[in-house]
Amino acid sequence: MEPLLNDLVDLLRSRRTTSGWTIPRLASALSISRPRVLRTLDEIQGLGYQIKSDNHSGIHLIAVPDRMIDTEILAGLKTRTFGCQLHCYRRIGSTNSRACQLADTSAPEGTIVVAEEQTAGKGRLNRSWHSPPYLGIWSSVILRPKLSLPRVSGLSLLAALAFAETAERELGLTVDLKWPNDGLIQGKKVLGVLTEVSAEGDRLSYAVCGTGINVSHEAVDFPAELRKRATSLKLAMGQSIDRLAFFRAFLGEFEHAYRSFRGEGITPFLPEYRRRSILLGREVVVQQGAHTVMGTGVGIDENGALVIREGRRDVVVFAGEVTLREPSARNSGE
Ligand code: BT5
Repeated sequence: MEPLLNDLVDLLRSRRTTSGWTIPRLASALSISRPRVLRTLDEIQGLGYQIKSDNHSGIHLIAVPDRMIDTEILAGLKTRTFGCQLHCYRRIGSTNSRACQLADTSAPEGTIVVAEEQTAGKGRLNRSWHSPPYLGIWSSVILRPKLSLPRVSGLSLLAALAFAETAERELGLTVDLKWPNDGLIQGKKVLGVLTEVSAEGDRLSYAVCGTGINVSHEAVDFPAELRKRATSLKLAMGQSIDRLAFFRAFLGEFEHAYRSFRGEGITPFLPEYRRRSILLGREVVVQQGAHTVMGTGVGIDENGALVIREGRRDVVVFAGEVTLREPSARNSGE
């Protein structure tokens, strides 16, 4: 948001519940003319801020928009580095692609890209991620952990776990995890994570961890082919969700987890991940290109890889598409 608009919102917020502002007081506090204050008030109302004005108590901010605006994300964000740079877009191809460009030009760890809508949202394996405007949290964070490359794969698991813990604590929802990157509520996908890395030799330059969280969708907001397999926080709760508050809580949880991940990788988080995993102890099939692994999910290792017992041997799976052989209510198609 432009600095002047930002300053005006900050001033209005600072007296939201007490005596209120007048046009002359705002003009003097912002060092601009009174007509310019009026124009700027119009502009912030155009962004969705709701303002009440009366002769006795002056000008009040009565509601802020449920929009991914930097000012609103930062208001009350309790992180140290996540959000140190925040790039907000109304519409973009993919927040992951933009974050990779920024990381290539030395954007610092913690830089976040977020968009209201993605026109080319990416899933894994060249799949697409449906990202309609204003209904989700489509965001990517740049990370530069000093871990060996295989250990960095644990980032997708970490992000999924941070999401699950946030949804449980903030909303009381139970979230299951499907290795490596899906968050499910009652078998339907509510979260997808896509981690992309850039490395020189075996040294990581950066990782971009992108999370797609379905927040405010009604069933009709999903394309027909996803309707049976996807859900949103709103559908799960049966009521509207404050997207900004959830995003801030998720970033706080993710950063907190990431601080210990930087030193120790995914290992300290494995008990919690296993507890939520729908694959462990179950018969699974993993498709890895032309090769198929069939067996029982028995563990997640210190690199975040899935361990499958196939006959008498354990097979370590780093990537691939997993399905359950005996579908249940907790299973998801993809
Ligand atoms: C994923 O891939 O689940 C990773 C999705 C990551 C999306 C985020 S949004 C912000 C950042 N910027 C990006 O460009 N991407 C990341 P995968 O496991 O391959 O699952 C993709 C499959 O999930 C698709 O083929 C669909 O079947 C399904 N799908 C697509 N959009 C969905 C949605 N909104 N909700 C639930 N399922 C969806």
